[in-house]
Amino acid sequence: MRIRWKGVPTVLFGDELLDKGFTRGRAASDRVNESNRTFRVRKQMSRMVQTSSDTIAEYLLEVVSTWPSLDRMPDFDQSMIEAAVGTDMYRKNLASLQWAASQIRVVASQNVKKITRTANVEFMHTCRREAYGRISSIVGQVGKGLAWLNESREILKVLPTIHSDEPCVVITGSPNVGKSALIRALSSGEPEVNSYPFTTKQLHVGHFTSHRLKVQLVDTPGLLDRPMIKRNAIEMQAIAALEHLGSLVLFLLDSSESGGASVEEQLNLLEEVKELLPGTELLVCISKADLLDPLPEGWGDVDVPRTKDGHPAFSAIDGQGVEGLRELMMEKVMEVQRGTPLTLPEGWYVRDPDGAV
Ligand SMILES: Nc1nc2c(ncn2[C@@H]2O[C@H](COP(=O)(O)OP(=O)(O)OP(=O)(O)O)[C@@H](O)[C@H]2O)c(=O)[nH]1
Ligand SMILES: [Mg+2]
Repeated sequence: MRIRWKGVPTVLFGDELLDKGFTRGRAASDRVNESNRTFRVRKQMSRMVQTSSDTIAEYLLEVVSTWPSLDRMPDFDQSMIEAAVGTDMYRKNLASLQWAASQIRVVASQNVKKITRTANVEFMHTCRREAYGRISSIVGQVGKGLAWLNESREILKVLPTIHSDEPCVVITGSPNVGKSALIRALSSGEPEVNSYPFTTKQLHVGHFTSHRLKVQLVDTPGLLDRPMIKRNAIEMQAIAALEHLGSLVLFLLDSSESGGASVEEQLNLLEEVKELLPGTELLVCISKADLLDPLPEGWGDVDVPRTKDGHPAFSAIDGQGVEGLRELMMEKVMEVQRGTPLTLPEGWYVRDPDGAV
């Protein structure tokens, strides 16, 4: 399942919402055609209250229902939302809209009742004013929540979206080791460019299909490549999100050191990554192998050239080793896939070998 934030409509601010409701209420009252004054005012006032409160309450409930439910979304998306805007606020603000909608309905029905039961035209106006005042105050109370949702939507719609039902390979390593270049080399089509909630760095998400599996590739700029102590809580949260992606982590080691980080620094980072993503399968590969002297064993001849210590090596620039690396990745990915139980559509069962259902 994929969350389509771009499909979630923008959220009105409190005053815009009141405007919308009261304009509809006014229009409904203008349509009243009644010669008896008492009947006319009664109809006008009750329509104003009913129509404006319906418009506002329905709008609020619509926001609640178009926003993806946290409980039903994959762990990765939940963690990303936690890192980007906070899941507590997300829940709290949506719940406040639900509360406001029901309060508005109560205010409307109380006042419509009073308007219907009185023969005093002045009192009808008073009831309508009272209803509008209370509706305004309820909407005022959720005004901050509406503004929060509005702002959050802008943040959430640029978050990386990962299909939780497709395998995902996370490409990591120190800055400048060739992560994005590898994603480009492996992907069919242009990688999608997204951003993490806290960094201006761009995050690439690529795809390819192999062995009938669509595999996603994500890189981690500024996420795993900084020393632990310099990371903030939000970054740690996003790292936790990566844990949920699960299939495989490729750690790129640029042993040419042309990216700026020494091999020692890179190996320290490798140890940290292992600690941070304990349950995830990790494959260490040598990037920019075209810069190595001597070139790895079998360079130009075999599918998977390897360095002396056995690490697969590749060059994203001339393509050497890239296809072999893809196959290696697929072996691991398919291993992980086999470990996950087959999910069947609702109502379908697998017959077990004993014949029981
Ligand atoms: N010679 C050589 N250069 C490479 C190779 N792959 C990447 N580069 C160069 O290394 C530099 C960094 O590559 P990127 O792919 O941007 O590295 P990155 O890890 O995504 O960098 P950040 O996102 O900034 O962490 C660029 O100048 C690339 O041209 C390679 O296989 N061989
Ligand atoms: Mg990059």
